[in-house]
Amino acid sequence: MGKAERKRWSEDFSEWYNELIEVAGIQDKRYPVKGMNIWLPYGLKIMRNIEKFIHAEMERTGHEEVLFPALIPETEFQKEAEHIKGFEGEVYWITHAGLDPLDVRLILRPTSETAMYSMFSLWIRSHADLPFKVYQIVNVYRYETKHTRPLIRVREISRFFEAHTAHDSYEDAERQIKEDLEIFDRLAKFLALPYIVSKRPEWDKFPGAYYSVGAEVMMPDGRTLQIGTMHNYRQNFAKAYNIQYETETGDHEYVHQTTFGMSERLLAAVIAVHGDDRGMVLPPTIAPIQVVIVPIPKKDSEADVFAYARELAEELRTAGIRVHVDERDIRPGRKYYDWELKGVPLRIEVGPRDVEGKKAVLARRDTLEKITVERDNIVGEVRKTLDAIHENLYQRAKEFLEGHIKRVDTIEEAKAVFEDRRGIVEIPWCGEEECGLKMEEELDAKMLGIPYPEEDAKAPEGKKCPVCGREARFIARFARTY
Ligand code: 5CA
Ligand code: ZN
Repeated sequence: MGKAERKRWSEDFSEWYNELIEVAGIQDKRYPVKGMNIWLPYGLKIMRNIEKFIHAEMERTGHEEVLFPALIPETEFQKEAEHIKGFEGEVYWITHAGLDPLDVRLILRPTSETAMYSMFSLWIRSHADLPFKVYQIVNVYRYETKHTRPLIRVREISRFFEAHTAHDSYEDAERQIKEDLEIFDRLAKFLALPYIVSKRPEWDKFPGAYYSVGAEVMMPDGRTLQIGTMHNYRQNFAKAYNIQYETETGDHEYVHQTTFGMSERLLAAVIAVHGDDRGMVLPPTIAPIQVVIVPIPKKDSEADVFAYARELAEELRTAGIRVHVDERDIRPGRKYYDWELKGVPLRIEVGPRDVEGKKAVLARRDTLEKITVERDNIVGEVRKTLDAIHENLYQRAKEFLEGHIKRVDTIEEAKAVFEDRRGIVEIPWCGEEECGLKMEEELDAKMLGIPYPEEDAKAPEGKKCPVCGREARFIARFARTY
């Protein structure tokens, strides 16, 4: 596909995105509370397909689903000092019930540590209860002060996935983080999303965490979007919420905890990364309609063409492919436009000549190529093409990501990257907070962290921190972020 095709997508990304969310039927942004949007049926169907995969992964890895209340008493919220500090500015308060002021005020959960952990302290009794692994997909509320954007930064995160685990040792919690990364990798492949993982700097870790790891994708405008995080809490929350277990020798020990969080930002990433000037391009794995069949009848051939289209659809449906026949009484060009906007990965066009010659025309959404195939091989051809589309989406996005990561040695070079095509800058760093913050300021960018796993984070021998000139210990990544 030519560059011109994706011009608006890349050069006017923000506008493109906001408009597409509405015209493609993902969300309606006109709800009268800022940062809280309405899921429309088509958008919700796509999100549900993402969630199905997440549920299956949780099942596969032995996490059990729970559902906690959305309200948390102030007294519970206030138990872990770092956590309160991090969230107090973002919390919605409930101060009254009916006409009565509440004795103990309530908060709307911004995430569920403080809702869950007093219950964990009742549930977890002995080493036999560990590892303890639960998750939920719920709505959470954050009074975000940065610019809100549908799916990306909202004040009601309506599909917040959070996994919470407890372990008998630091090592076992570390194993959990590895498992989370593996789950994330499978999910990212399922969404055809290439990504990078970084260990957050001390000053940007999750409030209450011992360390945090974040996964980022590259948006069309060269800014990054964090779409998943994993945190090792060590025993910080266990001590605040008194979550202890009895060891095999009868001692009492605090558990080690981790969390893993994601949200509808996953869908934002899919829309942004794979889209083009014509609209969305959905990976076949999550497309509510994988194949749309558009009959193109000529005078006198209507009945035959429609019957042929339905027949093809039936055969594909039986083979487990999600297919729709567009029988609306409008011009085919208009139908193409609609389904391209909605990102349907494959279109099949059938006209009288296809009926006669027992053929069909497949039009790929990703490359806009058309090929004519034999009707008898339709299931095989469609499957093969859907797989090829998925693979192409992944490869194309991977090239884009890799083409937007640049290693530099000096602040000047880094600045040039952000002035030019942006992306991610990798630069030597001594590891001192002062130097890290200085670079954030100079570059007007955020430090994503150092590459994770940390074996990949060491600076090559002889590299110097561009701020203080001392020996660099790490490679640090900087980007403009969403
Ligand atoms: N308790 C931890 C792990 S569950 C937690 O809340 N981590 S978090 O704050 O990093 O959020 C997890 C993920 O939710 C983020 O990686 C991001 O993808 C998504 N997220 C966070 N804030 C928002 C928001 N305002 N709108 C949409 N998605 C968000
Ligand atoms: Zn330094």
